Amino acid sequence: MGDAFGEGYPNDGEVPVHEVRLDAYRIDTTAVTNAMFHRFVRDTGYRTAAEEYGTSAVFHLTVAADPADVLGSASGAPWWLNVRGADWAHPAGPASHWTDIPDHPVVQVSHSDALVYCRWAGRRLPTEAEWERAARGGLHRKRYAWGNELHSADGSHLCNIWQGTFPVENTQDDGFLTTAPVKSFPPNGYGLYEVSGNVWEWCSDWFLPKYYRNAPTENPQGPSIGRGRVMRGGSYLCHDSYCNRYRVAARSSNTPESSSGNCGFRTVAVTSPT
Ligand SMILES: [Ca+2]
Repeated sequence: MGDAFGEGYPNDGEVPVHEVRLDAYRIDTTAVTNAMFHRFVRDTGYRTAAEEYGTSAVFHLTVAADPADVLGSASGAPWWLNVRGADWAHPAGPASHWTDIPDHPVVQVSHSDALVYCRWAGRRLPTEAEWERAARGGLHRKRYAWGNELHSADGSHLCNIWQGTFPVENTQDDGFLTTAPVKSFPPNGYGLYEVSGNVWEWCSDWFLPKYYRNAPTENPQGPSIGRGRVMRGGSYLCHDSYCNRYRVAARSSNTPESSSGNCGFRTVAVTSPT
């Protein structure tokens, strides 16, 4: 685990590089999609944190809402607008609907929402170590899930991130301004799709930047306490100039009740493979 290139933001705690040993596990090949999350909501009547709050965070270029429903922006991140009626079923605001994008990863789900989904599905979130092991796809000390270069030899895009000038102009060279359907880009060596870019993915661990300094080597579960939960993989908003966290070692976090238009999750089987 960890950043062997010295490219991470110091406050993220991507170093030291260290070896961990994990019991075998089975992880989803894609992030949980809108169609999958809909089955959970249909069966349980569950209401997400964003639905309870009545608002959630939408990237400014993607808002699908009446101007009266745009309530303000986040301090320090004016490209995040607080939109009334934005939730998993209306990921860009009330004028958007999941049925138009059933095969996109679900977003506008908090860490707590993800845990409830997992219980319903008989699954769990990956630990941060499990996520990184899976994302590396069998490669060692590489920058990305597929190697060290951002693009393929022919120049094609291998993940959904930002091209252009963040946060005002996205040239969409990779084909997507916001979320892409799952399986839009080639899988990694383990057959996992979009571990880099598209949407952030919640992990089970609490986030602590200094955790790697003394982390256990056997099945690390993360610190016992924290303020934020780990998110991995980066999103369609990542850009080298602003957030180079689409590298496999990159770490970030958010508070457990937060939801936004660029964070979802994938799940792991509760029982280990035999
Ligand atoms: Ca993109």
